[in-house]
Amino acid sequence: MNKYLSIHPEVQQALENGLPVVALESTIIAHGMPYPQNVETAKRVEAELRLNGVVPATIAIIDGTIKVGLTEVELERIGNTKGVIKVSRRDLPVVLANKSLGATTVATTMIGAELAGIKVFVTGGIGGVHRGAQESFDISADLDELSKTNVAVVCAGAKSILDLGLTLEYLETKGVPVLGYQTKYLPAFYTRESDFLVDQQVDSPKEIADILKAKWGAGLEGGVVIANPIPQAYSMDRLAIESVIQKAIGSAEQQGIRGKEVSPYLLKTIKELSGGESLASNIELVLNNARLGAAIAVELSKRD
Ligand code: PSU
Ligand code: MN
Repeated sequence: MNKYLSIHPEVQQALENGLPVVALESTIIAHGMPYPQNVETAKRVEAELRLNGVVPATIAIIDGTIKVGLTEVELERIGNTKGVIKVSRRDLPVVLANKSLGATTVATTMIGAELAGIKVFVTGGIGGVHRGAQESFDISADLDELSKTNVAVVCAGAKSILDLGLTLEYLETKGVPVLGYQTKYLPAFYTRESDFLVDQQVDSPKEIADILKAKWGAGLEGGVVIANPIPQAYSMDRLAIESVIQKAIGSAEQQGIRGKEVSPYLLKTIKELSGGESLASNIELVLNNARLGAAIAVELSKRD
């Protein structure tokens, strides 16, 4: 038993009984949305998973352990405490040793999910290769995690704060399949499409489960990106969001924002510049991803 891992009894029991479980990240709660909408959304996403027959397991770093499955009190703590640390793979040992309160990124949520034995993880958007990475070397640790940790990540693609073309190139180099759910284009979070093609369009949870089984059954390590476009009714105008993103990137450069602060800064600035619309879209796309992730987890659970 890993003494740095702590699994909620309900999650533990579901895993022991082969019932479907889906992992959720906490950086989206602590750094991706304002309070109290962040905690409300986290609860709604968990409820959506339950409604679809799945036990939710939100992951965070609490009291020196990777907690898999949070209580309502813990969700509230993550969502409403100043200075919660954004924890990617690099930060994990320090935050565990110091027993600080930490929110997990896609990378560390994958780590926690794999340690617990959870195969499917639902989030909003993954990190990637930042625009200008040729100079800054700013490439999210999410991408390397996807190359080695055996968890499927359901997302709405990636925000075009990133260089989506370079992100796809990097994922190809690292051997990570990018599947488009009922689309041949990579979704760009707020919009259903970008200019880039995914590797493969998939049209049903069954088809996705077949691919996951094939990947892991063949002994290929690493994750799979399942990119699910935002529902049409909530998708945003492409030119409008692009102009907001350009402004946010300009402002980050002007302020000299670097390193792990870049993504949170851009997300916060985009929200400020685009008002409530982007937050509403963000919430709806995560709920939409929860429905797909649940269906994939249910499909996988039928097969073991
Ligand atoms: N992109 C979003 N929303 C988010 C994130 C990214 O649209 O909340 C968060 C995720 O937790 C992701 C992290 O794993 O930011 C990536 O940060 P970095 O680029 O520093 O690796
Ligand atoms: Mn970075």
